[in-house]
Amino acid sequence: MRILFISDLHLKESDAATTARFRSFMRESARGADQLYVMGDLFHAWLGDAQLAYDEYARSIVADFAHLHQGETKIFFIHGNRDFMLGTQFARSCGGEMWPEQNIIQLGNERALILHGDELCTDDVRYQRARRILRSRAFKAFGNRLPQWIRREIAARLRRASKAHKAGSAMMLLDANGDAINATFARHDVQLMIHGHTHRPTDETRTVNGRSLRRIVLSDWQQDFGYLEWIDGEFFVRPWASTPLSASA
Ligand SMILES: [Mn+2]
Repeated sequence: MRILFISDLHLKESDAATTARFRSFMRESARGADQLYVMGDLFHAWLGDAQLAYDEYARSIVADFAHLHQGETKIFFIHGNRDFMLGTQFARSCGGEMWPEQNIIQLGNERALILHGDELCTDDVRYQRARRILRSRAFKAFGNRLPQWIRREIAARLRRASKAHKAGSAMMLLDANGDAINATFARHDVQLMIHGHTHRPTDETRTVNGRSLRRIVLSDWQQDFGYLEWIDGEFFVRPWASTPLSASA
């Protein structure tokens, strides 16, 4: 059994290097995998599945997923904070499924919690407040009915605000909070957690009340790190097959 975990690709048409890295991952590395978990921020921005009608770039990404799915790989999507408007139409076009924010999966004889992970960054109070509004059902229903140009404008504003916010806040604020991590382990009663979002690839073990808890954090695709692969009980970080981004930039 071979299972792949990716997140934080932040795909956008203007980033040709990451797009090339994605295509070679899908066509080479991922071929023949049993399962692929796409754990948020696949796209740098997503304005709702209506985008599929006019965005040729988005459709080309969908085609890569659909091709992988035809090779019998099961594909599962979790929202990130940047593409929380991804919907079931997108997932279905890819031959995959849209999953909730936090999910328990079975890896061999171990239960693992998988999530994008932005909800763990509780020190970022401003972000958590915005998150509650943006990811509410009400906002999604409302957002999907707005004309395209307004949605585009909102997305651009959110990106500018997020950039300004990140530049202005201590990096510490943007990492996962230890108490939130421990509480999330406890709530799901698991000893293994995999998430992305922070762009700080990690494989750490913490001991809480005598239990050892393993947390694996996925890398974003703008670093030369790699993706996570699970084969029959063991994890591996695999380098991306394509030329390092620094070399192809
Ligand atoms: Mn994120």
